[in-house]
Amino acid sequence: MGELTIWTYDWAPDGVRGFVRDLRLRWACEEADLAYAVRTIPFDGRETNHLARQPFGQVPFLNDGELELFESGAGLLHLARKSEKLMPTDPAGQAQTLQWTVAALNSIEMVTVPWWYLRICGDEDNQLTGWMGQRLNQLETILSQREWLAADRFTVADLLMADVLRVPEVRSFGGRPATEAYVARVTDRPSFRKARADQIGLFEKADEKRTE
Ligand SMILES: N[C@@H](CCC(=O)N[C@@H](CS)C(=O)NCC(=O)O)C(=O)O
Repeated sequence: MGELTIWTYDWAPDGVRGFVRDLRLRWACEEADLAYAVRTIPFDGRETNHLARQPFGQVPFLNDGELELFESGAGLLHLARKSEKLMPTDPAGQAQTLQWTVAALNSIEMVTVPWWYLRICGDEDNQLTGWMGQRLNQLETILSQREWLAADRFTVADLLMADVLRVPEVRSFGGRPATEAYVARVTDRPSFRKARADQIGLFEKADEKRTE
């Protein structure tokens, strides 16, 4: 495979800086010591300006040489196959990592994102609150029993789950001490801090151009 390129927007509003999902891919590359470049497509016109690369007009998407991928989860699993730091190579450890990566996307994020969206649209105590609370309570039980989701060690599944859970509205929703300790622990990793700082730096730099 060739050079890794992570694509994101050339600018994003203040409120989402540090949360745009290219951060997931940056973070994984940092964890795995994979060399990567970051390139941008215009935020303005995003609905249509890159549909050939991301059919929903979103970011991130990834190039690995000639290979093209969209969906942050697919990108993470692609990167995880390159480094044992992200996913163990033994069949059981690998299966657990895949399972919890999909759980982060399809059992947790599939309710946290719509809940968050209704909430920021003004529907504070929305109809998804009970469902999300139940999912987070179930996860709290798991996280009170172990430090990592899969294979007794940090994997890409923890990277993704922590990224899903660290959304401020979700994080501050209800006293779940094991979950809070988990999010704090995973996001205290130097690779996360670098990925976040780099993303925020890119968007801050773009402010200068937008006001010129
Ligand atoms: N399922 C997609 C979601 C991507 C996504 O929600 N991207 C956001 C940024 S974090 C975006 O591009 N939002 C702009 C838009 O939807 O117009 C993934 O995980 O890659």
